[in-house]
Amino acid sequence: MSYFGNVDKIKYEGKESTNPLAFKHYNPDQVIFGKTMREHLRFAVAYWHSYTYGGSDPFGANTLVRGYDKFTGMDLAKARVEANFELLNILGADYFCFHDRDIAPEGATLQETNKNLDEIVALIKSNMKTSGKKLLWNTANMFTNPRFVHGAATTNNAEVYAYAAAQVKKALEHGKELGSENYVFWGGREGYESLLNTDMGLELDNLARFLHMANDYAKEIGFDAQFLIEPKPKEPTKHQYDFDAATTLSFLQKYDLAKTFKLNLEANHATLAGHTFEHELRVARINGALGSIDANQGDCLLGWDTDEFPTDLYSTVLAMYEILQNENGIGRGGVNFDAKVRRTSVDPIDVVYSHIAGMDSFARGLVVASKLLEDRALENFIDDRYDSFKTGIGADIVAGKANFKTLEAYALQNNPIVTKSGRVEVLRTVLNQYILNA
Ligand code: XUL
Ligand code: CO
Repeated sequence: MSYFGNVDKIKYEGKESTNPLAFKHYNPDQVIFGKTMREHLRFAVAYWHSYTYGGSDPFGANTLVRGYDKFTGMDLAKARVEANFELLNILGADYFCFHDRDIAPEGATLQETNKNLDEIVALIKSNMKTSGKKLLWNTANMFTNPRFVHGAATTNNAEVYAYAAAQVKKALEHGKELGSENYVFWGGREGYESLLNTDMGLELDNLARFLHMANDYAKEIGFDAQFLIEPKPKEPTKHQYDFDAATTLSFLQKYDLAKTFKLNLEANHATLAGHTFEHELRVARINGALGSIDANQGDCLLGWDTDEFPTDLYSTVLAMYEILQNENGIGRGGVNFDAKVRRTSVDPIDVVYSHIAGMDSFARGLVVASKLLEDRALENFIDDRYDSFKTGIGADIVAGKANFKTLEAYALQNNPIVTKSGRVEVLRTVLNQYILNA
């Protein structure tokens, strides 16, 4: 059975191609800085957007009719597994990601739910074996079911906390079973609506306890995935605790979790927090915490998480510019398309087109960023801009040899202060030239 219209594996045809079912920029075997594009980018398909999402919005029902929609329950879950491996093969993407509740339906009890999951995980495992496809990360959905209305690890209800722990325990076991390279915690409903009813201190202490227990259990069962936290400032709760990279890092540091966690950063979450994607990547990178990315984009005219496929080349170039400068690039992480087709893109083939658009945009971002770095197009300017810290009083500051008295003595005799231009417009023109010509 084909769910995407018997499409052949997408090939690289180069930038002159007009074939919508071809890559114009993603050439998996092209080597850049000693690694192939495939190794740099480690593309992943997100189960929830590609197979589970049906196109509904707050005003309308599902619009995306798929071949597997004729099934229900476990039959539907099995058909989606088939669709997943078909799409990965078409795209030549090596990885996929899922929430536990994306892959199997909940039963009447936790026992039944876990049984459903075990069966689908076994099916996924056998498909991974025959196809060579891999799991980039798995996670637990602790936000859809009404039991999580007050949160999961930050709930006011210890019964829910215990249920959430049981759910993550199972997800860690499945991560191990499938050889997942990472495990993600996105704080679905870990936040609050109103301080009038919230004990913020207890909720955050409990969240840290939860993450320590997860670490301990992963160690106990020998699951050596990289743990990742995915920050998001709002939606579904008004104020999410893992607001952005900086907030999340300070939480991890306070609770002695910084050594075992890195960050999974998402472009649209960055913009919701009032940051650019590259800002979030930079904050993580300079703290040794850039683990993986959720590739998508928002709409600057809308204030919510639209999860569009990434096509903005400025953003993909600057994202890849950070990733290329990260120690070991994206490392064990990858470029996961946490992105969905618009509800007006109703055909199954749109899922293929949209991934091609995202993969090409990131491949182009990779090429342009590598040229920028190779030519030191920005670095030479940045080096020069901080020149004052290389000699004299600046060198003393950097070496920790200055104090307020020596700095005052310097300031008193240094008159006038000379200011250099930041040249932002010139640098933006340079960036444009690279995007157009690299
Ligand atoms: C929600 C979001 C999630 C996480 C995984 O905005 O990004 O899908 O990526 O739970
Ligand atoms: Co995400």
